[in-house]
Amino acid sequence: MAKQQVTVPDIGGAEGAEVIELLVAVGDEIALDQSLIVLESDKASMEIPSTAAGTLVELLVAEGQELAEGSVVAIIEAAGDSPAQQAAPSSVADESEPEPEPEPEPEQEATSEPQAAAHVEAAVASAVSPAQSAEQVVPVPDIGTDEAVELIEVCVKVGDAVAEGDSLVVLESDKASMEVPAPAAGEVLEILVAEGGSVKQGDPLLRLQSVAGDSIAPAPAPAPAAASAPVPAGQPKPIAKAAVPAAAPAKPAAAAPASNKDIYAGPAVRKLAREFGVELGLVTGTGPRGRILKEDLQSFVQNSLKAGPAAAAAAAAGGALPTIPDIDFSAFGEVEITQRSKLDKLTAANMQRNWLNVPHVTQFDEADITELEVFRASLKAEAEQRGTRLTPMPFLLKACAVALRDNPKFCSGLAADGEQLVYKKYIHIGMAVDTPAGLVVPVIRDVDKKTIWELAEEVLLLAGKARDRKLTPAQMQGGCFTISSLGNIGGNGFTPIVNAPEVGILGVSRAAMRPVWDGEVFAPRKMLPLSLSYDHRVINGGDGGRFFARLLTLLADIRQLVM
Ligand code: CAO
Repeated sequence: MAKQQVTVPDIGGAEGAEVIELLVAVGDEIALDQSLIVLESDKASMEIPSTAAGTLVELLVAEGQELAEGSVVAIIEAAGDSPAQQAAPSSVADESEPEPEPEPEPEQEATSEPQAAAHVEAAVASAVSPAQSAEQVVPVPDIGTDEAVELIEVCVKVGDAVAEGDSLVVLESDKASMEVPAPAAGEVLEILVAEGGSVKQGDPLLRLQSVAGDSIAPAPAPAPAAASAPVPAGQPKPIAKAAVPAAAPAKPAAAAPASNKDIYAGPAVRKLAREFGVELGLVTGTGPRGRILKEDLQSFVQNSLKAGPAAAAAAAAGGALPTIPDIDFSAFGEVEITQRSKLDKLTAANMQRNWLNVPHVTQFDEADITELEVFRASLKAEAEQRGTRLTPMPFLLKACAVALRDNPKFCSGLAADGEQLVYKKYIHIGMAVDTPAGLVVPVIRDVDKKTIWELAEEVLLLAGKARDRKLTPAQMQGGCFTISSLGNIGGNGFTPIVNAPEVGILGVSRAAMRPVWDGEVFAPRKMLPLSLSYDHRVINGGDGGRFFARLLTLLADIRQLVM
């Protein structure tokens, strides 16, 4: 039976989307289109469907690993003919053979020098019968590549007592770094490598005398290893990206400054931080479980430099912003600590960035949507016939599109140097969607050119995709303006935060019947509370007032939408 690769499809150009969940396991029967893994990029979580039906024979990715379009996810032994792409000859040619030979053990295969072979043999022997010999040679485990990688740090010295899982050495390629953990508790007898040298999988690292009774595993693997994932020709093979075990934050590298000891970061990041003189405690980690990535450090340094020497000095001194004290809440009662999703943390970082950078003004008003609601109610049956739902959202989108067309400054963006305004000649509007994974903002394109029915369908489709984590990054890019509707939840008003580099956002609260003075009597009218926040560097009060007034007119008399 043919084996077929499942690769990461077009994910809208997202680089380095991280595997946050494995939904299947080796041996599972997989249906066509069944979701295999969940990827999370800066913009979205998305499930990667299988392009073949059959038995999952290899799962080539691990949680925490970063993938790009084309990365191989799994090998499926197809049950029959399927539209899946055939395995690429360069990487899994052997897999397609009718009767593949079993592959040799990677440790043994990778050991080329006689001395190394002897050491590994000793290690394997120890593993087989720990009672006979408690001494072993610890080899470089499966690091997901046959290439040599640099050994950047030896974390122990001869005579050191190590606990199982303690970091022995740190390996680093141009893609990632990883710590090799001790397979057992014991004493370091001899170190067989030197810092700065190159090593390959299977090479001996050191001799370890394990403590009595402690069992020895033959080849400790770095925790979330990418293992031996085949990679499409021309792409570098990833090695384990995470430098720490998945279950628990790793010990800091031996040379980490004491003040950084509780920070969750890998050794390469710590080394870089030491080189830059950055206090890691000031850097927000966006990796799994809040781990600080190299990219986090780079953006921290970039932002500090952009903010100028005074701010950089203040940041270095921990004084860029007054910090909120870290309180031990358990001192006051029972607590439960949960880990925030990457999406939640990115949203938090974006909110803070936008709140701090954009001088916000928020205006409040109410739209009289009495007639709109009568019209909407009259279309309920037709909506059902069409298999859709007609909420106020499509009307809001359409009204905003017309107001944006008539007030083009709201459809502009401020150049980073503040010198120019970029007027967008298209009207794409983002719609904030509340999902269990966090807040996402899919963008509806060319709202001005679509009918209310088309918009209704697109709202349903994108909100559904958002909640099912099926949005692609491309579906969340290119917005000119955003609508955030809490209408189905409640509230009289709120102050939405501008989704920079956009310059305006409309907050929608819950519509309600209210007595409105019509000049003679109080009349019952359905009023929709709206709040308009804008970037006061671009939009002044007059611009804001005109946009808002136009919007209210359009919503009060939707015939104007077609004018
Ligand atoms: N006032 C009163 N009722 C409203 C309303 C409003 N402003 N807006 C919607 N409703 C009603 C709808 O009409 C619908 O009822 P009917 O089926 O009887 O017509 C019901 O509430 C549910 O609507 P909905 O929420 O499913 O659909 P929607 O098109 O109004 O909104 C979406 C879609 C995706 C915007 C919304 O579901 C959502 O996720 N909102 C949250 C956005 C958010 O979190 N913003 C905050 C961002 S900052 O933290």
